[in-house]
Amino acid sequence: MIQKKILLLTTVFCFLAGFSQEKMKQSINSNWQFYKGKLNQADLENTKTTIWEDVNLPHSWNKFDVMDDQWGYYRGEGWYKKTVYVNPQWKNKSVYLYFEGANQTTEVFINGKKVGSHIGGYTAFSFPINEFLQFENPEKGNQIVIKVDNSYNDDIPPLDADFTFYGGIYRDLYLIASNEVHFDMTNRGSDGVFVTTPDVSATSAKFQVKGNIENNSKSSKEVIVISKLFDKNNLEVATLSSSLKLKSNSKTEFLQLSKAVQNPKLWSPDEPYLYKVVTVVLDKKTKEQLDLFSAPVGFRWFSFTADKGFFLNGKPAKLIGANRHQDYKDLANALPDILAEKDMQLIKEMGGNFVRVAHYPQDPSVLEACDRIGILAMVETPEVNRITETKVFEENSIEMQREMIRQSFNHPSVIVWAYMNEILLRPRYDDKSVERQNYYKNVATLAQKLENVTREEDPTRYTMLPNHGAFDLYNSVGLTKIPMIVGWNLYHGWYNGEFGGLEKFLENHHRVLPDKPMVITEFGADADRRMRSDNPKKFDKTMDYAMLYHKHYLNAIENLDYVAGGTIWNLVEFNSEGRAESWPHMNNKGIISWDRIPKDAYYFYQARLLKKPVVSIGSKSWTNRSGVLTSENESVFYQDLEVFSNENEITLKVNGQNLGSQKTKEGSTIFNVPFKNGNNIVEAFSTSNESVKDFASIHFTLYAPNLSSTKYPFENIRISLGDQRQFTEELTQQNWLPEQTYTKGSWGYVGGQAYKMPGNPQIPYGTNKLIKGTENDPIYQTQREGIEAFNFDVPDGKYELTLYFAEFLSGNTREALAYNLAEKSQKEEKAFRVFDVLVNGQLFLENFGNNNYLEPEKAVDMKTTIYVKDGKGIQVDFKQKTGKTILNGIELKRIF
Ligand code: GCB
Ligand code: CA
Repeated sequence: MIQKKILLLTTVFCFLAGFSQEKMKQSINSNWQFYKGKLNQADLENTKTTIWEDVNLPHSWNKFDVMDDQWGYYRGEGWYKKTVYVNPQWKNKSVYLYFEGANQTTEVFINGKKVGSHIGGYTAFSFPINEFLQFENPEKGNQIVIKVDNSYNDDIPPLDADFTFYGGIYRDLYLIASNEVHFDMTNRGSDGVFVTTPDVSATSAKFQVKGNIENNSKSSKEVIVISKLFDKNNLEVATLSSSLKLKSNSKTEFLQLSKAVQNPKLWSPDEPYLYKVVTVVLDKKTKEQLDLFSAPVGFRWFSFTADKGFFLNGKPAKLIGANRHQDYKDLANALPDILAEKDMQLIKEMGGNFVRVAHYPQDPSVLEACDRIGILAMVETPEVNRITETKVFEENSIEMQREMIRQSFNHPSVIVWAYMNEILLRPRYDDKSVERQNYYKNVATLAQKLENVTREEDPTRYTMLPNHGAFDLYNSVGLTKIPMIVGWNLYHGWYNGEFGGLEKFLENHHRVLPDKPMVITEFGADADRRMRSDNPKKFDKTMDYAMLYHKHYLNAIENLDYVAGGTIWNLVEFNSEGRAESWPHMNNKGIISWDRIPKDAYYFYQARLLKKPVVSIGSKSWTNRSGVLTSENESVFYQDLEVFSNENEITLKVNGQNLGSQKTKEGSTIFNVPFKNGNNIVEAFSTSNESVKDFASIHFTLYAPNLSSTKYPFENIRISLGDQRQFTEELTQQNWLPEQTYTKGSWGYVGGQAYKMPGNPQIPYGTNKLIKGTENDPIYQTQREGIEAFNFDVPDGKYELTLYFAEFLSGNTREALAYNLAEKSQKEEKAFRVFDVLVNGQLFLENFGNNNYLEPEKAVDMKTTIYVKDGKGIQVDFKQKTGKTILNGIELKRIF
């Protein structure tokens, strides 16, 4: 036995040792020169007038303009240039320029000549470049100029979507030099070789290798193609060999099917066992190795059923995971590979087994990670919200579909190919018009074509079309019939209705389409990590409401057998430049922040999905809090604290004191915790296993209701008017308290009402408008209209008082936004208001209003100091002259 092993090892070694002549791949990411804007030939050559910036790839020119106070981001041309130096021996090779991705159209020039172009921002592509290179003068090099353009283009999906179409060469760029005989390098950016695993069972499995070999030489060639399968320990499991005759300047297909491999180790998320296939092309005469291809092989089989959900390797498996967008704070979409891999690791560590790579194919490192760590994947092309009814749009969509499938084909983690997303969300033409009806037909026709192409390209996987929650519409247009699986993006209890609408929707699908498997491809709620509420409300964007949402959805997905699975929208927060939000430009539905810090919901999923024991204190990243006592005689403030765990019982200690134990239910238990003024140490652990624990350090500022309290001497306070949520500033970590009415001895407003945004009743507090000049939008987005006074009954001393204002009414037309299903575009009134503000009877702001400092949608802060004497406290009076008085926030600080 031992001898046999050694023998096998030597074979492996010899086989690998021969690999010296395979293709050479060389990244050319460093030291490009970049110009943002339009250029012509003359500008390109004139180094004086064109100012080039030094950049490295991956690169995007939209790193920062997507977050500034202006709507819109640069969508246009960007130019890259660089001299590349090629080995003179490459003259006899086939040289390619290989892009992993550039958004969204790319044109390449070498030494002044046009090489080619590519359409679409999310797939790889390559160009043969031999004829453009010069090899005679190696030191001179070759100048590559690349024009990338991310302008709106009616012919290219996506036309419209809730994410940012960042421009640039945002993935790796390579030169590849191969022998003249090589695996097909011009097959839509793919490996040119495709591995499948037909007839897999627990006892046997086959593998098949199929592809084209290209002979770029002037003579015909005879070659041997050898494919070997190795197990995880690099022991050879099977060998296939075939001879081929290659004509000159042609491509020749080969196909190798193995005999049954006995007792294969199966691939699954729990045990992602990977074999590898290595295929070489040898010159028949010289035995010289001409090219090498390798790919991971996972033996697994799977099925989606309409009544019992998903099965992997014969066993039922609920698919739970998340969608992933590819951008990152301050990096746009230009991430180092390791950050993409880390996102997959985050899904794994959450206990997830599933990812929807949405809404477009992503960096190859994503699926590589899925294969390795065990995450099942669905991948899709970006036809989002609407189509263009033209031949070019159709061709581009089909081309992208083929590129996606071929490029990601050799990933055992992939089980579903999808296309389109919520394609009936923003249809063209008027409702009920003839054109609209035709448009629907055209969408269905395109869907059918994409479906056919997908099945033709890859009959081994499922197809899916994800829709928004308009069941009858999609069903009547035919989009639920075409794909093998229907995906539903469901937001009951968020954009529409209440939580319970979810189950009703799912039951309806099951009844009306009893044969159609389904996945909940999206579910999520905005969670602005700066906002909290004791009384969470739908659409308030607090962390607390999002928690309720996720709890409801996870239960439904787990409990309903016919739901194959669900993917959270979204693993990560992402930029959607046009979004008006509490955090403008951001979609905050991620359960991990844009800079990859987990939110409470992430810990909840861990507690529900992980098998290993976990305990996590929810809200532990909310480290600075405040509380208002009901009496100054109290020494602690009670606040609920949720602990997430899959352990049976949790014990909690606060500041060394044992608060007792509580049983968990559905992954959590809520303790009512007494917090003292200052720092609090919270420890939570599994009662039966104290080593499974978490701790948090939470600082509290307690306010006595009476500001003259000597036990809790007043230092400073911030109140957001028109708001019942708590807000913590990111930069300063200061808390803003909800508003309250004034009572004697305390603080609060007199008169007026909390602003409600007209036309969008589902926003519970204020407006969602972007307020310029601040990072703390929620303070300015909420307001008390018609306020008469604001009082603080503080003791005598010197104080600094700041009033915060923002005018909402601009007189502009507010457009209905892509993502906001409820909103219609509407013209709003233009404000005209003038009022005086007096502080303790003295005129502070005279005729304050829209004709001076109060400009629409801009933050205005007005600060003053005041000496309080004779126990009079502070009274801020608002005297209306024209229109209503307003106040958005107020802050008071004691100087001495
Ligand atoms: C959806 C879309 C997705 C959006 C999401 C949202 O249904 O498919 O692209 O980002 O809703 O958050 O509104
Ligand atoms: Ca406010």
